[in-house]
Amino acid sequence: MAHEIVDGSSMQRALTRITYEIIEQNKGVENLVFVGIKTRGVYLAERLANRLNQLENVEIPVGALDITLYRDDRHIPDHHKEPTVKTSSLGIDINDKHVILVDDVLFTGRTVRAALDALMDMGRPQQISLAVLVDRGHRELPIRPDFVGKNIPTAMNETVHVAVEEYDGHEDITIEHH
Ligand code: 3GP
Ligand code: 5GP
Ligand code: MG
Repeated sequence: MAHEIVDGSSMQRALTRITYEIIEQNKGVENLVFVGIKTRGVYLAERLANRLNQLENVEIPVGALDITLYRDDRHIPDHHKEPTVKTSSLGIDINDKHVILVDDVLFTGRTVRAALDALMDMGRPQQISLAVLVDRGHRELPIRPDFVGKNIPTAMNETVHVAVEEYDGHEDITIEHH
């Protein structure tokens, strides 16, 4: 059974705080682009871009990366699948830009690693940062987020569910025990 650990308004406040942190650390926002990792990372990236627009009156481009677990071989156990990039186009130019990668949940770091590989193939960003709504721990690679909405310590047998209004029709973060 899933139970709510973060409600919709706390989620929005966390995103607003991240927006301020981005402005503060970036000393200007002219060079920024967001790249959301599908599915919910894209909606979160659009939220951050909208907040920045309200606060700083700038239009920040938002791109999307589609990363899924490699599923071709049904004999590979789930936990040995590696994330791979499905799309080869972002929809935006990242050359000489400060790219902020956005995802809903950061877990092992393997998805972000795949995203970094894809970004490096698509251009030469000036800098890449990482923003996540939830850091659930259990990293398996030397990857750390620059902007974090909520640190939610989890057990391996738990799943964090992030619901966003645009996609799920409601907004909260719940945790499920298996
Ligand atoms: P998302 O695409 O919005 O991130 O992978 C499909 C969905 O399943 C994800 O939605 C994510 O919310 C959910 N999910 C839950 N646990 C996992 C997991 O361990 N790996 C992946 N890739 N997705 C998970
Ligand atoms: P990682 O590659 O870091 O292990 O996992 C990150 C990606 O897998 C995220 O894009 C996220 O969608 C998904 N993911 C992994 N664990 C969870 C989880 O507990 N909840 C949700 N919502 N997504 C998860
Ligand atoms: Mg995700």
